[in-house]
Amino acid sequence: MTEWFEEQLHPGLSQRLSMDRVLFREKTEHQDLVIFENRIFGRVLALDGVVQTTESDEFIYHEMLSHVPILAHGSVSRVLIIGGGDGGMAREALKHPGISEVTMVEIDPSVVDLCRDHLPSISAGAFDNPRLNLVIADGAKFVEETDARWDVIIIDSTDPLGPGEVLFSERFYRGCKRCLTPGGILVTQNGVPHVQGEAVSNSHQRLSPHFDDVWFYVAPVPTYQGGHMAFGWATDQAAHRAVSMSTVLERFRDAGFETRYYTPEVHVASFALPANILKLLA
Ligand code: AG3
Repeated sequence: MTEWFEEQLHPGLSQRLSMDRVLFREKTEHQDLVIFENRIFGRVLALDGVVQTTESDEFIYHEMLSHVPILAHGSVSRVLIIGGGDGGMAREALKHPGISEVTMVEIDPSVVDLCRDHLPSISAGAFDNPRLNLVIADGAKFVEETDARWDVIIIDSTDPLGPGEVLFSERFYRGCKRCLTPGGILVTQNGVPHVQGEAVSNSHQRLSPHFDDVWFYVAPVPTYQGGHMAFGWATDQAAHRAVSMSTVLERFRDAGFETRYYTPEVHVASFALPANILKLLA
């Protein structure tokens, strides 16, 4: 009999994926982790009952949270990732030849180890890249204590419940601001607005005291059920969001790699918010 993984992230709504093969299941020190294979999405990582990444659609999320801020900024040499234990975000950031160092701060070492073993296609060698600096630590504490600074900070977190909640707090955003170089950009995983609108409203409210330009951009990620996913955008340099298509195109060509979802056109278009999401920013 088929065993089903059932996600109940949103009250009144569930999503089921068949576990065609379970590769690993464990309660780590921090969370409940399962890696299984599904015939549509390939290998799937779920934490505390919520799908985090799948082999078939991870590229949309990872490309949009990395290449949009990096190419909008235009001269990024250092990137900080908070979370991201599966290694997909580091993999994408490391594709930029101009980036000299990617620091990734993950709280749960088991996620890194297990994804390396059972989901190697996601990190695709990122953990062996000499430009990756992997730190096992609490990201919220890290941003308050480090003396280092980064041009782009990417929050690749779980949802705002349980261990991930602090990564949506005003205090955390203040910490991130402190770690950015002037004109640096902070981007965040900000949930699926149609079913978690409060994540967008809250982040907008909590980011605004600390940054001159706070906005969101969107992309649909099939296993993040409910429509567009929102990504938070915060910087003091408003021009980054208004960067022209031709500039993005030139920077993307210079970077010299291929993508599966990201294009300069999608980059520019992703900042156009539909009215129902705009309303959440009020
Ligand atoms: N972290 C984001 C998971 C969000 C899922 N939430 C949801 N469906 N609202 C992904 C980690 C991948 N590196």
